[in-house]
Amino acid sequence: MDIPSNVIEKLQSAKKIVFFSGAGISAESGIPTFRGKDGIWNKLSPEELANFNAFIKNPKLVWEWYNYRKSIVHQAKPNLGHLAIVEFENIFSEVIVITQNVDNLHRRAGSKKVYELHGNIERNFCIKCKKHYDGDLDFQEGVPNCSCGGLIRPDVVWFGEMLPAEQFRLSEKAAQSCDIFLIVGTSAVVYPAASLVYTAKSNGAFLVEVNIEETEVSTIVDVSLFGESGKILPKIVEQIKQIRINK
Ligand code: BV8
Ligand code: ZN
Repeated sequence: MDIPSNVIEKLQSAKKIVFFSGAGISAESGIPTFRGKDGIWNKLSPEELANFNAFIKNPKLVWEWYNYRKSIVHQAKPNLGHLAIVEFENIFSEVIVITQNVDNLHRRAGSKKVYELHGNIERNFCIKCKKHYDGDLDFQEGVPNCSCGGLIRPDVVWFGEMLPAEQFRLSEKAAQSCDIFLIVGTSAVVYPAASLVYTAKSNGAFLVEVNIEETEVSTIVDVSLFGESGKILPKIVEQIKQIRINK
């Protein structure tokens, strides 16, 4: 598919590009999404797993779930969508990635400016003394305990928890000042992350959605590009480069 000319024109004059990504951008790396047809929420609801009370009630179950997801993340590799976003950094003066994903794939792909709104599955901390235990925890089963005796949890944002203030502040600033805001692989149903789409809209940014289907924000974006991000994002890079060569 060809990228619509209005998207290419906007990109040509753009200085600051922001990508707002969700689980869909990692789907082609083999990491299941949350709400899609094979979404992990279909089997177990988020309330049962991704919240603090569920963790306190049954830390073993929650850790089993995160260890399962970590095993998938460890085998996963950044895909052509992540890599195309890194390529944007060689073409545009400022590229920022705001991600809801906890899989670290944008950073592993080489993106330099990544704001993680929902934490990072590779990081952990003690709920009592807040000591960090990042990287692999050496526990086979059951639950890991801190040297102070406290329970260790994954450093991800659960439902009902605040987002990391600095990451969110920087993300809002980026959404308020960008020329183009690309919404990639997210159902845009989780708040306050999804509010950044409206922040970008009110700043007058050009909104481009990349998704395999319609989402909550399809009615307010300027252009929806339907297809896999691993195909569409490299296509955008290819067309921009083509124009620059012909210039
Ligand atoms: C907060 C944890 C308050 C990490 C996640 C009732 C009770 C409690 C809270 C609420 C409530 N009602 C509303 C809320 C607020 C709640 C919320 O928004 N709920 C929603 C569900 C209604 N938000 C919160 O609780 C947040 N905190 O509000 O705190 C507060 C305020 C002040 C003071 C104290 C507290 C915290 C939200 C963070 C929750 N954590 N995950 C983890 O384990 O991963 S949410 C989870 O959803 C992930 O983080 C994920 O990133 C996020 C968003 O999902 P998506 O990334 O969009 O993934 P999804 O599967 O939905 O969609 C994938 C998309 O990709 C689809 O559109 C699909 O079509 C597309 N796709 C698939 N393949 C491809 C593709 N696109 C392109 N190419 C492909 N190949
Ligand atoms: Zn501790």
